[in-house]
Amino acid sequence: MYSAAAASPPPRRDFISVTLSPEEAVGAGGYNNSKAWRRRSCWRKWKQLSRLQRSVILFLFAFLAVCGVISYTSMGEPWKSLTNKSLDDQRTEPEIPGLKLANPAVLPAPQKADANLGDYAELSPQKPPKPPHVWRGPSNLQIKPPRRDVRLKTRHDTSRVVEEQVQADKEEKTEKSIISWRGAVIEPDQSTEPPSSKIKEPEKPSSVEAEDQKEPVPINERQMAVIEAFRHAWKGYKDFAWGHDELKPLSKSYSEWFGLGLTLIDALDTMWILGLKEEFEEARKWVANDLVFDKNVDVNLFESTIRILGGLLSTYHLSGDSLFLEKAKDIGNRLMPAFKTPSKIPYSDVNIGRGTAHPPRWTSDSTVAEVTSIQLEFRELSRLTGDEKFQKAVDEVMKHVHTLSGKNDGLVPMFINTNSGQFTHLGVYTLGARADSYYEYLLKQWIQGGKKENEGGGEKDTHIWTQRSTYTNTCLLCNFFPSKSCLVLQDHLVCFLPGTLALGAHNGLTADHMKLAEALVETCYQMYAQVETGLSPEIVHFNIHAQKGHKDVEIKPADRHNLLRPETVESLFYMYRFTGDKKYQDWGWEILQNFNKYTRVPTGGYTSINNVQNPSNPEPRDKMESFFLGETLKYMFLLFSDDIDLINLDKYVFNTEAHPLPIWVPA
Ligand code: DMJ
Repeated sequence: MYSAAAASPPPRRDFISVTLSPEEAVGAGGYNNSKAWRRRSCWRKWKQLSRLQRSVILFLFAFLAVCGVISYTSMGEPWKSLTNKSLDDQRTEPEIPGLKLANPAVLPAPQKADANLGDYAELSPQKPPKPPHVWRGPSNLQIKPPRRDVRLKTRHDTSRVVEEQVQADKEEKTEKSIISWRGAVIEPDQSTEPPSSKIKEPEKPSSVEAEDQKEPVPINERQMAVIEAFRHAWKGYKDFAWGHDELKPLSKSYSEWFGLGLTLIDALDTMWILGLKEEFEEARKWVANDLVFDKNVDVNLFESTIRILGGLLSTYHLSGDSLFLEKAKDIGNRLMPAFKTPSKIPYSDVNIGRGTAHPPRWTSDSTVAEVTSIQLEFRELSRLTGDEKFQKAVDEVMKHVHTLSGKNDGLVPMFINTNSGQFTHLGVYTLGARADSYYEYLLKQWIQGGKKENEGGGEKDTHIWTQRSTYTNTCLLCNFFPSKSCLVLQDHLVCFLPGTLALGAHNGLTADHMKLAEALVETCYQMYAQVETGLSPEIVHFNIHAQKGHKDVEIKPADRHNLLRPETVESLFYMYRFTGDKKYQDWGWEILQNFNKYTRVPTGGYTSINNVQNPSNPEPRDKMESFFLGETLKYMFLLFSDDIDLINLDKYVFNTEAHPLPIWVPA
């Protein structure tokens, strides 16, 4: 046997191995590749074929030739227009990287079949151009976003203003500006109009509004402690994981999930809210110069929407800096292939470089919470860009889910099939992982749209949900398994619910929602208070039949880890905002101190731990999740604040990753 591939080292990785018979390869005393030899050899082979075989081959050739002619005539025009533009031209042409993908057809050419994730660093030639404006830090700064482009200048350092900005400011000096919370100056006519059925004009950042003309409330001691904690976490990230997804604070390294600087993006608006000007500015530079989405990498649609798209959109709103909107458009466009499924229920994963999407390897199901918790972000992207395709795609998912059977009194199963569009694994219901934020976004979409929308039964489902939540109370807020019987356990993830119930009550739902929220948030607090480290495990089991010597809360060995999750402090924040009861602040303060005691790594960063029941060795896991900076510390800071205009809940709605997006108001 002779293998041509083995004769010499393959010049390329995608070689083809050709195996010849020994007689033909070496029989003539070596390798003979002359044209005459090859012609003779082919003719001999042809003669050896039967008449039938020859007819079949000739027929195939004829058929292929006819196909070739037909496809040439139909593809000729688009092909010509494509080839008129070289690939290189396409790569360098757009001034703004985000605009490059307005039409998915111009996605970068697919990579070779053997390209792997490790290659992606080399596959990203795109460098976004530097934005023409200068950014100013968060508090005590002036923001004057003209129309869609921002021009920013510091209140105390006008020398930093670029010439073109000064010129633009002069042109617009007749326009009134308004001092808003944290000292920002904004246009008075910023609007948060809901999109009309046909969206035409792009919108402007709308975060800070005319009536926010109050002096900033001074930061108190507990908030200072949050700032200190953030800085400590940021130091670790900066020193050992800069530009990577997650910090591994013990090994002083990092882990990669999507390879998109997840922690940095998740933390942007937290830095803005905490007033961390220097840190924000540094991170902004990274976004401007190094954040590139043109990568051959699979990302999870839900996670990248809530963390990256949500983070960029909220930072755009808070800062008024158009860089973040351009980046949001870029990632938004790249996520759109996920919706190309037979049912329009999106796939879980998208390759943002190739423009392809797929379900997980083992199933064609998507998770219900994932496909129904991307709506706030895509709807806002449509409103800001004037491009309705984002909103259309996610609205369609909601409309479809509202029509489905298989719900139990408003509770939804955990999985939905991307081919059939039907729920699967019927009869299992939970308010925790895989369903949680479905309930959260039912309410929040309604709030985002100014409490007016009733399309596709959304409002009806919201009401069913709120009625049903009364029933959950009788089960101590538990997972239902199966339908009417009740498992008395609760994941920490479920602790978003008291906050969401309170938000519902604040927006006009009946008072018993607030009562339920009060009871549930106390349960969530007890998940911390009754544990040796004062930190909650991932899951607790409740002892509903009180027995002497038994605690109310029991923890199984597999569940005793803590990932620095935010849900309880999130709910404490809502409860304090709506009740003013200081006990919620005190509970949050205890939790922050315990994070400092058991999860803080001296060289920088905080770590998840494996054992909340062992104060002498909580077994650090060596990972700081991005949501610790994106959510946990942000909600802590807001919880300790007495300034209701610091992200006013009548003007903003938080996405499920704690990124505030504006509530739309009619023009
Ligand atoms: C976050 O990514 C989001 O809050 C999500 O909704 C649930 N999981 C984590 C935090 O626990």
